Amino acid sequence: DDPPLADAVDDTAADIATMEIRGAATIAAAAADALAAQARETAADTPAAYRRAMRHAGRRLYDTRPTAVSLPNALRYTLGRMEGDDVEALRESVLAATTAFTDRLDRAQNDLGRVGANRLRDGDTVMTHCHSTDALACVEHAVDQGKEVSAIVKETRPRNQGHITAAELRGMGVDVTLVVDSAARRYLDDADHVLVGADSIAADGGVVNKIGTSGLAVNARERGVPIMVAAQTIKLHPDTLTGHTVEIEMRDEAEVIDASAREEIGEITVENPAFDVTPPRYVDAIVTESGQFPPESIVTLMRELFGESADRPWEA
Ligand code: RUB
Repeated sequence: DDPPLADAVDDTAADIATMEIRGAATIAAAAADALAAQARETAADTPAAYRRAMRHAGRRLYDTRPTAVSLPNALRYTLGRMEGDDVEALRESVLAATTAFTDRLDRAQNDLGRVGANRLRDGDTVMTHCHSTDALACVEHAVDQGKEVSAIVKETRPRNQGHITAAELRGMGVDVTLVVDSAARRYLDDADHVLVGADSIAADGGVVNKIGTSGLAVNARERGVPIMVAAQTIKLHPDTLTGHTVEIEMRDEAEVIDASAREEIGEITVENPAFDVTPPRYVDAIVTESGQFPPESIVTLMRELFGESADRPWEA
C-alpha cells in the first residue's frame, strides 16, 4: 500500500496538472515546497517507511506534466540529499535540501537576469513568447540599470500566457504592444531581440519551450533578429546526455476548440502540443546564472552539473 500523501502534495500536483501553477521555475519551487510539507508531516516508524513516503510524494509530483525538466531536477536535488539513520535525521536532511533548493532558484534567476540584462541596450525592443520568469528577470535587471526597454508580446494561444507577461512588463514600466501569434513575423522588424525562456534544454543545445517558439526563432533568424533564451541551469535535461529525448506534452483539445464549434465542423482531429523544440542553429545565446553560452557549449555545463547520467531518486 502507498503511504498517505500530505495535502500540500495532492494540491500542488493537481494545480500543476491544471496549470494553476505553471512555468518551469515556478513548478520547481512549488514541488520543493510540497516535498517540504511531506517531509514535515510524514509519520513513519522506520527510516525505510519514511523514505518510501517521500518517494511516493516525488512520484505524485513527477506524474503531473512531462516536459519541464525543472520538476524532476527539483526532485533529484531534494530527494537525492535525503540521508540519515533515523526518521528525524531524514526529515532534517530533506527540509535542509528543499530550503537550499528554493534559495538557489531565487539566486539563479537573479544572477541570470543580470547576465541577460547586459545583452539589452537602452532603447531596445524585445519580442516575447509565453510567460517566462527567467526571461522577465533579464528585462527587470535592464530596467533597474536605467535602460528603457519596450516589448512586443505574443499572446500565446491557446492559453494566452502573453497576458501575464504583458501585465508583468507593465508593472516594470515597460511599453507593451500585444499581438496575436500570427502577427509575430510582421512585428519582428521592430524587435532587437527575441527573448524566451525554456522548459528543457537538450544536450545538443535544442531548446524546448512553449509551442510556437521554434517558428518564432526561424522567422527571427530570417529577419536577422538575435534569439536569446533565458534559462537557469535546472532547465538542463540530463537524460538527453544518454540519448533520451524530451517528451512533448499533448494537452486537451478543449483548450483549442469548444465542444459546439467542434460539433459544427464535423469529424476532425484536433492536436494540442504544449511545447516544441527549437534546433540549436536558431539560438544565438543561452543565458544562465553561470553566464551566457552558445547552444553548442551547453553540453559541457550539463556534464559538469550532472555527470554522465541522471539518477531518479523518486523511483528507487
Ligand atoms: C511555460 C513556458 C515558459 C517556460 C519558462 O509553459 O513555456 O516559457 O516554462 O518559464 P506553460 P520560467 O505555461 O505551459 O507551463 O522562466 O518561468 O521557468
